Amino acid sequence: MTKLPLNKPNLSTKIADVNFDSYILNASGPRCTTETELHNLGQSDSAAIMTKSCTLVAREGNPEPRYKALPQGSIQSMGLPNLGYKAYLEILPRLTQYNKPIIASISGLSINDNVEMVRAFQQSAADLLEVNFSCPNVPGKPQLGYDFEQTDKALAAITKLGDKPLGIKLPAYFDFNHFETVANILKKYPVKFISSINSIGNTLVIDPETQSPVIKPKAGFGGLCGSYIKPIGLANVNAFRELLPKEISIFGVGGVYTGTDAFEYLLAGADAVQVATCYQEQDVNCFTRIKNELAQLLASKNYQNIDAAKGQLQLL
Ligand code: RRO
Repeated sequence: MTKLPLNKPNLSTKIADVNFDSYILNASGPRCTTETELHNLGQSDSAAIMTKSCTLVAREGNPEPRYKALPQGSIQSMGLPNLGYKAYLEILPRLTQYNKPIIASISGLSINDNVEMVRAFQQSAADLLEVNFSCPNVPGKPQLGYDFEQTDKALAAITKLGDKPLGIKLPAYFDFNHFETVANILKKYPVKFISSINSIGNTLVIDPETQSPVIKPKAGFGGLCGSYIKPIGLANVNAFRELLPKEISIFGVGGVYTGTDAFEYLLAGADAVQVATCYQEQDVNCFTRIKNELAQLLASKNYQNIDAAKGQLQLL
């Protein structure tokens, strides 16, 4: 076994027993819709290639303007623009050359849609399946993760379709009763990971100059992202880490821009972090930068690897 120099911590991690070379990957959403974008991720330092959430048929998404950068994040209502799941089934084998995990994100508009797509991706080149229970931006379609009965029903249907590790992208919860209810539902099924959190749905940013919302769809209501939501993401990751068995891995998502942000998710108990708005606003080099920053921070605190620091939140 090669010994790493003391000052170079090992950032490798595991999600659902799948090896990831580092702790930092892209989140579903920004710059992961087209084949070109997915190859860019393959060539980057992102620890995996995560696809944009797909639906049965291709979608243009919501009318523009539908994304607005804000001082500490963004608000968006993209409306699930994607190529349709069959296109991703064709693209994925061409991404295996990068030798890193491929995660297919699936966001059916009904339980039946999710069943059809999960069944198909179980036979695909994807290594993990992330089923999105929390898209806030399709008019008339509530976030599945806020309906506990439907969440239970959907999990029963999609967790019996094959052996690839399947996880769920959750919305943010704000009440301990909800954390417990959701954890108890997840524990009934062979869910291998969660991704927590999605954007905070149905927020409103108003430009006082124009007296208008800053985005067009849904009368300006959209998902809030970036640094604004990091404390909510940290709380959700930490609450679920306490409530779920260790065998269920956790991706922390929400407001990761720096190695310090990634470290905070690590202290909260995350097994890896996904980067969304920072990647949208910057470029693939953000994965290299965040990785280096996290390595440097861990070294300065004498942590030699991810496991050494995981969950090391020190309560007051
Ligand atoms: O496409 C979107 O509007 C979108 C999705 Br699918 C999601 O899961 N979360 C989000 O903030 N936007």
